[in-house]
Amino acid sequence: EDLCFSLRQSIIDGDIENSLKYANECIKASMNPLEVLNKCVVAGVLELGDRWIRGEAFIADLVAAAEAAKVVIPILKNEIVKRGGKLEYVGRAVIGTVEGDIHDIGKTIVATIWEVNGIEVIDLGVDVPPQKFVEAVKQYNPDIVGMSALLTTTMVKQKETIEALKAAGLRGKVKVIVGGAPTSAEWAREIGADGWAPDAISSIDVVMKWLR
Ligand code: B1M
Repeated sequence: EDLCFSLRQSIIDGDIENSLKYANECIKASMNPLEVLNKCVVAGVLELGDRWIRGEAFIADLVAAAEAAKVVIPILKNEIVKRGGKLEYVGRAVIGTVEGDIHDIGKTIVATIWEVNGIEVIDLGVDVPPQKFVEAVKQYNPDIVGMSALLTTTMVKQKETIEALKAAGLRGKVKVIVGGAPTSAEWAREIGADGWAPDAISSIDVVMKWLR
C-alpha cells in the first residue's frame, strides 16, 4: 500500500527515477502488476488530470506524469508476461491514436493488454492519419485495427479512418475496434466499427472472439 502510494506520488511528480524505483519495488514485493498499473500508475495520471481541471496543475505537469507512466508500463508488462501472459501470437493488430490526438496512455495500455494476451501489436503511436492506418493494414495484414480517441473533436477521425479503409477496399479484411473516453457503443455502431470497449481489460473479450 505504501509502495503504491509512493509510486502514485512519483507519477504525479513526473519523477521518472522514483517511478522506476517504486515500480520495481512493487514487483519485488510481489504485488499484482495489473493492479499496480491501474491503482498506482493510471490513478496518478487521473488525479493530476483532476487537479488540472481544478486549476491546480499545469499541462506541463500532466505531460511529465504521462512520460513517467510510459516509462513504467513496459516494466509492469514484463512482469505480467512472466506471470503467465501468452507469448505465442494468436493474431495481429494495428493500433493507434487518431489524427489530431496525442493522448497516449490509454492506447498504450490497450496495446499492452493485447500483447500479454497473445496478440502481436503494431503500435503506430499517436496523431495517426487515416491514410497511415490504411498503409499499415496493407503492410502488416492485421486481423484487427484499433483506434483510440480521447477528444470529442478527434473521435470523428475514427469514422474517417473506417471510410478510408472502405475506399481502399480493405474494410472486409479487418475487424475494427474503437475506444477512448468520449466514445461509446452507440458511436461505434453509428460509424460502422465492429466493436467498442470501455477499457483495456474488456477490450480483450471483444477482440478474442474475432481470433477464434
Ligand atoms: Co488531455 N484531455 N488534452 N491531455 N487529458 C482529456 C482527455 C480531457 C477529458 C480532460 C478534461 O478536460 N476533463 C479533455 C478532453 C475533453 C473532450 O474533448 N471531451 C482533454 C483536453 C481538452 C486536452 C487538450 C485539448 C488540452 C489543451 O491543450 N487545452 C490537449 C489536446 C492535445 C491533443 O491531443 N491534441 C490535451 C493534452 C493532454 C496532455 C498532453 C497534457 C496529456 C496526455 C499525455 C499523453 O498521453 N502522453 C493529457 C492527459 C493526461 C489527459 C487526461 C487527464 C488523462 C488521459 C489518460 O491518460 N487517461 C484526460 C482526463 C481524463 O481522462 N480524466 C484528458 C488514462 C487512460 C488509461 O485512460 O485514455 O481513457 P483512457 O483509456 C482507457 C479507456 O478509454 C479505454 O481503455 C483505456 C484503459 O483502460 N480505451 C480504449 C482507450 N483507447 C481505447 C481503444 C480501444 C479500446 C479501449 O480499442 C482500440
